[in-house]
Amino acid sequence: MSIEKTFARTLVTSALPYANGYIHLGHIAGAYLPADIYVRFKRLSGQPVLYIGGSDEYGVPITLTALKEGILPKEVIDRYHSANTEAFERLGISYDIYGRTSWDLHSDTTQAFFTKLLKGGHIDQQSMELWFSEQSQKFLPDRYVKGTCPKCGYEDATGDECENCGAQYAAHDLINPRVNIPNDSSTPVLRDSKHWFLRLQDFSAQLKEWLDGHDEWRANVKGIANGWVSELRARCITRDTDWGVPIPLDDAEVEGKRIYVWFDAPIGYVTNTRQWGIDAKGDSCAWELWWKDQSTRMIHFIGKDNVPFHAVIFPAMLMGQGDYILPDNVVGNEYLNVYNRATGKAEKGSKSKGNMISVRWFIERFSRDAIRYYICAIMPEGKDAAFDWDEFLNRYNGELCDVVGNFVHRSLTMTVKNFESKVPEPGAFDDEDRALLDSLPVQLDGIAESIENFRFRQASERLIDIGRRANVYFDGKAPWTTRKTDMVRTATTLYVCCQVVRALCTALVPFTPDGAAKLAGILGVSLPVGGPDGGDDGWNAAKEGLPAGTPLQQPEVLFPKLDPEVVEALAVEHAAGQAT
Ligand code: B3M
Ligand code: ZN
Repeated sequence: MSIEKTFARTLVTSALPYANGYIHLGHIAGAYLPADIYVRFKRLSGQPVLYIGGSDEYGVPITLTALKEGILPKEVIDRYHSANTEAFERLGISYDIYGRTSWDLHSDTTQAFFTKLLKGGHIDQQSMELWFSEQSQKFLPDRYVKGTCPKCGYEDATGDECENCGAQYAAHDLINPRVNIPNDSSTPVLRDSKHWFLRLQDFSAQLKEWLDGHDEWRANVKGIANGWVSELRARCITRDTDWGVPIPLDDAEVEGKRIYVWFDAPIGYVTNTRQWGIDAKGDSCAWELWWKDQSTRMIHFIGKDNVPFHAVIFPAMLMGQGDYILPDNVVGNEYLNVYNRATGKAEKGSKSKGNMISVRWFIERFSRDAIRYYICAIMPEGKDAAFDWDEFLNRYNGELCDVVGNFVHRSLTMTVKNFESKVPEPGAFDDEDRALLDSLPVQLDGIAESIENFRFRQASERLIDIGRRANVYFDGKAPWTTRKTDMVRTATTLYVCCQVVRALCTALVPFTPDGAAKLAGILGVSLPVGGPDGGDDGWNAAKEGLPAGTPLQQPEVLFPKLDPEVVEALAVEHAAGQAT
C-alpha cells in the first residue's frame, strides 16, 4: 500500500465503448466494474480520484451501421450514447463525467495532439495503395472491404486486419476482396491515396525504458506491450472518410479524409477531463493537474484487445506532447465468455450468435448488487471466465445472501429484539471474542490491499471471508440459547457481531453500493463520498467500530435471494437469443 501514498491523486479511465451497440456483460467485466470498484474504494478512503469515461463516436463501424439502417451517423451515436449512459448509471458505474468524442472540444484536443506531433517531426505523409469502389466512387477504409485473410484463410477478414488470427497486412495482400457496403458488392480496385503516419519508431527507446520500469503490471499486458515495442513502425492515423475529426492542415490533400478513430479515441480521456473541469470547477485549466502533474497517477482499465493502444500507441502520443504524464498501470482483463448449456462449453460472446447479455436487459431483471457481485467473483483477470446462469444463482445466493446477508440479518435482528435496538454494552471478552475483533482491521487491510493491486476477485473472496468467520463465531456462541441463561454473555456476543457488521458495511461499498447504503442507514453510519478533492478516510474509520449504545434501525434484508425458477426462465430466454 505504501506506493499509493507517494501519489497525490489518481486519474482513472475506462475504455470508451463505441456508440454503435448496447454494452453487455463482457464489457462490464473487462473495463467498467473493476474500475468502478477501484474508484469507489478510493473515494471512500478519502484519496483524491477522478473517473473518466465516455462514448467513442467515430470510426467505420458507426458509419456502416448508419448506411445499413439508412440513417445518419449522428442518429446512431445519439441512440447508443444515451442508452449506454443510462445502462452505466443503473449499474452504478460512477463516472465523474461520461463524455462524447463528437464534441467540438474533442476535435480541438485531438487537433492539438496531431499538430504537436507533426511539429515534432513525428508525423509523415505517405502515399499508399487502398481499395476503392468504382461503383460507389469511394475509398473503402477498414470494414468497408472484406476478403480472405492472407495468413489464416478466414473469409470475413477486413481490409487491413483479420479478426480471426489478428494478422495485419497491406491492402493488396487481401485475397478475393469484395466491397462491403449495402447495395454495392462490386469488386474493388487498388488506388493511391495520401495519408498521414505516426512515426512510432521515434519512441521505441523511450517506450522500452518506461515499460521496463513497470514490472508490477499484469503479465498478459506486459507481454503484449513488449511484443509491440520490439517492432514499431509508422502507423497510418488518417482514413478516407468524412466521419471523424478533421485533419488540421491547410492542404488540398485533406479533402475527404479524417483522423483515424484509434488516434482520437484515447485523446477522449483528455477532452472529457477538460469538460469535467469546466462543468465541475468552472475552470478550463483544471484538467492540467490531472494530466501534467507528476504526482498524479493515471490508471487505464481496458479489455485485452485494447492493450496495444493503451500500453504503446497512446503513451507514444503522450510522449510526443512533451509535458503529459504516462499511465502508471494499464489494467487489461481477459474475456468474459458465455457458457452454453447445450454444448457444455464456454463460447465467445458474439452478435451473430445472439448470446450476449446486454446490461439494459439484465438490469431490468436483477439488482445491480447481484450483477456486480457475481461479475466481480468471476472477473477474468488472469484468464478468460464464462458467464453461467447456475453459477450466478449459486454464488449470489450462496455467498452474498447466505454468508454475508444472513450474518448481518441475524445479528441485527437479535440485537434489536433483545437490547432495545441498541448496540449492547459488552462484558469481559474471551479469546474468541478478541480473536474476531482483532481480525477485523486485518481483514479490511487485506481487502484494501487486493483492490490497490487490482485483484478484485481476491478482494471479493476476502469480503465473503469476513462473513464466513463471523458465522462460525455466531454459531459457536449460540446467542439464541445463551439469551435464556446469560444476558451478559449474549450482550458480549452481539456487541462483537455488531462490530463485524460495521466492518462489513464499509467493506461492501465498492462491490455492492446499494446493500452498503441500506446497512449504513440501519447502523446510522455516514459513509464519506470523497471525490476529486479527496475527503475523510471512511475506510479506516470502520476500524473504530460501533460504540455500545449506538441506536439501530429495524433491520431489512440487504440482498434478497434469487428465485431459482425465475433464473431458470431467464436462462432459457437467453439461450433463445433474447437477452441482447
Ligand atoms: N472504442 C474499442 C472498443 O470498444 C474502443 C476503445 C476506445 S478506448 C480509448 O473495444
Ligand atoms: Zn487471419
